[in-house]
Amino acid sequence: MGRSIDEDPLSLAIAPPPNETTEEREVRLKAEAEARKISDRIDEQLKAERAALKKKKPIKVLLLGQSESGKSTTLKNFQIAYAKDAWTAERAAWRAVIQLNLVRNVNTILDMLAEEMSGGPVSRDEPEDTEDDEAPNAPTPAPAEAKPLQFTEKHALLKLRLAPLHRVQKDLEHRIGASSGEETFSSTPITTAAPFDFGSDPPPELPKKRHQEFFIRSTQSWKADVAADGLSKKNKAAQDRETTEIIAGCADDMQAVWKDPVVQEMLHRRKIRMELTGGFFLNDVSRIATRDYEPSDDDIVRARLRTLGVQEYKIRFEKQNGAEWSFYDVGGSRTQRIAWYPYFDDCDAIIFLAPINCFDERLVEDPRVNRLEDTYRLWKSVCSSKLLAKTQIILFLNKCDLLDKKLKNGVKVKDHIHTFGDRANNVDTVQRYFAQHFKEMFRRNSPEPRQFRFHLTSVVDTQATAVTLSVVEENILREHLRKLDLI
Ligand SMILES: Nc1nc2c(ncn2[C@@H]2O[C@H](COP(=O)(O)OP(=O)(O)OP(=O)(O)O)[C@@H](O)[C@H]2O)c(=O)[nH]1
Ligand SMILES: [Mg+2]
Repeated sequence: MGRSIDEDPLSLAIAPPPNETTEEREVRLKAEAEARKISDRIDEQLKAERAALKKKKPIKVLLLGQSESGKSTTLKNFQIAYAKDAWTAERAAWRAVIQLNLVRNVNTILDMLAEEMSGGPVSRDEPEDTEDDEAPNAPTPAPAEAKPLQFTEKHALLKLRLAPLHRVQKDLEHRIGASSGEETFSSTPITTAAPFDFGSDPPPELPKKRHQEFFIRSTQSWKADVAADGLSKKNKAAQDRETTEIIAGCADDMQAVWKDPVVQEMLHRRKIRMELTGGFFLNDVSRIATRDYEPSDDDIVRARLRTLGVQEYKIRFEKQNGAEWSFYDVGGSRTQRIAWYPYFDDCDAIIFLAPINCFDERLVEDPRVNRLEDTYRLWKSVCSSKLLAKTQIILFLNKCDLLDKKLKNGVKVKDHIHTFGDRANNVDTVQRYFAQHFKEMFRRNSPEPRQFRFHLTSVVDTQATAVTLSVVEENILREHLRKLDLI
């Protein structure tokens, strides 16, 4: 049975005295009003502190996509646009990477020259089912009926004079570390190299984040290694001078070998378009192969350095009162994808990079697989992941500049994608076709409805990308705050 209000001890305790005078009543009411004001102020303060605390929770953005899709390059664009000071400080460290890219371009040509001059391409460890739509970057033997290439003394001399670049490549690779090497096809099956399906949450063997971090190489570490300090700084500086000296000494011969008509014919017969690949610097020899070369932003976004593991970057956004965002840049090749999963948890947004120029190319790590097919599979698996069901996904249909070049060079989309049919083979139509296809997959596979956001990008164009990133930043922030209010 309930008690009457008159008997409630709390009501009795705070009730006004029965013989209260008019003056006493006025004083009491004033005191009570004052106490209420103070209490309201405290409540408001607490509310504001809670909101501020929520807003301080750093925004987490994950960059996903297959290898060479442009994830690290997108991150460089974020740094250029939002963390200019830190970016400027690390610019010098990229010099070694760009030198390595250039030297590797030359050594690739020298290796092919050696093969051809010693009587044709040596047999390679290639998979058997390479149909005739080969990857543009995969070396192809010259057709047997073609007239032999006319090599002369000049080519033998160039080969000899550029020979020191093989050692320079090794030194630079050693200095920069493991990620400077490209993954190549292995004929022995690797279990984790199989397509990884994020749609089936959780994966068969959920890797522990703790263990993943054990082998993650922080990007800062190679930058620090390249910059080094103390005693080793002197050694590194001497090494750096020597490397730069050799490269500068080879500048004229590098230009000569690249511009040589027989070499160009050799590349043409092998269907190799080096100028369309990442980290191509042979058109910039006169600027880069010098003793005082300093990389520009444009050089750095074009440089190629493979990502290993998962690397975290923090960027402070001045416009947002110094709020810090964490970006996770992952290695995109098949063997690296198992490491992505632990980072799905608690992530605000995913920027998914889909290179749409690669419909006729194959994966470097497994040339049996078409690169577009691989991207489709990854996209479907990310869209259908239940862990990511409430995560904002932003799609970058990237490498539009290379798509345009490829189409202008006469490559027909319908020869590689039958459903493309008789649509016009121009960049606008092809971009629209891909956007529609990715959108349909997104709608069909998302566990719950969410907004489809995409951008057509060429992330080596830093100015255009800055405009895209400001839209992306706004959307991520808005979504983040909306979610906080719901919590
Ligand atoms: N022309 C052109 N090149 C691009 C574009 N996006 C990236 N690249 C180049 O492609 C190469 C690979 O880009 P990355 O950003 O390193 O690729 P990634 O996705 O980080 O690759 P992994 O680290 O192996 O997973 C780099 O040399 C870039 O400069 C683009 O839109 N256009
Ligand atoms: Mg990368």
